[in-house]
Amino acid sequence: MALPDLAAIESDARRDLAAAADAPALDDWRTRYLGRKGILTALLRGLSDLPQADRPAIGQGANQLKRALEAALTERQQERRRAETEAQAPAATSIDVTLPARPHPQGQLHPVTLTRRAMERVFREMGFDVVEGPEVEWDTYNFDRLRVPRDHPARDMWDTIWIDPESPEDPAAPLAQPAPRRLLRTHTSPMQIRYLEAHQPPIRVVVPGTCYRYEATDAAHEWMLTQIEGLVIDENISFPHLKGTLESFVHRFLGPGLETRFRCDYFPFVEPGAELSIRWGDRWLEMLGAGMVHPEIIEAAGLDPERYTGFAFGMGVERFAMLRYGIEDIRNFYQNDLRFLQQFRGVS
Ligand code: FA5
Repeated sequence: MALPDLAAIESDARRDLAAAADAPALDDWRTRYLGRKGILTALLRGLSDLPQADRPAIGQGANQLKRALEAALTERQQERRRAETEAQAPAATSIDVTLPARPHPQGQLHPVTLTRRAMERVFREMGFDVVEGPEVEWDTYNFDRLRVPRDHPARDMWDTIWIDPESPEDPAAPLAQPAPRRLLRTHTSPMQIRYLEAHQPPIRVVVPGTCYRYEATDAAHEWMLTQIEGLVIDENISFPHLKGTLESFVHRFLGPGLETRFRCDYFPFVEPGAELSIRWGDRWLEMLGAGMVHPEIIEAAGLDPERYTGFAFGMGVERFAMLRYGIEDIRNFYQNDLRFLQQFRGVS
């Protein structure tokens, strides 16, 4: 059997491609050369009929030719589209810039951004600095240095979206420190540690930011959420300061008439820990976790825990937005439904 002449096939194909002037002609060309029953597919299928010694070279050549023709087709299609677009575009001279323009709809801030900014304003008035931190975080900051060691059950409190895979345990050194892993921060609390690394008391700071949890959603839970972390460290700070600050914030932000409830809660990085809920109709909505900064964290920051004490809190911004605007289901915020979002036009 005669060997196929790849050069001849290529020159025919390129000639026909150059002649194909519109989309149907290009489609025919593709079917003829590259289609399931096309010339190149038939050639590749027929390789087994060729002498053994010729198969590798012809097979390789045919595959290369197939790729080259596919690329040539893509290029020709793009060329044609460009030409079409240019033909349709009005000439630049036909735009009259002196004609009166109709107002163009503008973008607007998202209700969660509006809420976050308004909360920051209240904190600034109360004497807090505002800083931000990384959303991609090391597990050492998100967990270990917040007293949540690897294999501690408290890690289950925050279902995590990991970036780095877990490294397999080295059988030769089972007690070796595993390598740090990156994750999407599950809360803004790692910024307590980062801030303490770089600042001395008196500290009074809030940290707004997005957090991520590998978590089922419901009317009060999203897998992407915004928190505002707070950290206050100074001499003579005690639990009443925590309670007074949070109550004052809630009443300044949402109005004086609200009913709040403090209850004990557990977070490994505070002692004692608390949560604050607000009455909403016939239910309570949990707004934040808080507590007195654990003395070990103060000590690890190089400060004397006998002299310095402090409190921390982590607020759910979407929960505050729900109360502020009367939104019953948190999932409304991130569905990108313009009919919902446009209601916040002009709202602050
Ligand atoms: C924390 O994330 C702690 N870091 C808070 C903290 C900071 C405690 C400092 C002590 C000291 P928790 O997982 O409970 O805790 O989240 C805090 C707040 O974030 C909740 O009260 C709630 O308002 C909000 N929140 C938590 N999970 C979600 C979620 N899936 N969707 C929406 N909001 C959430």
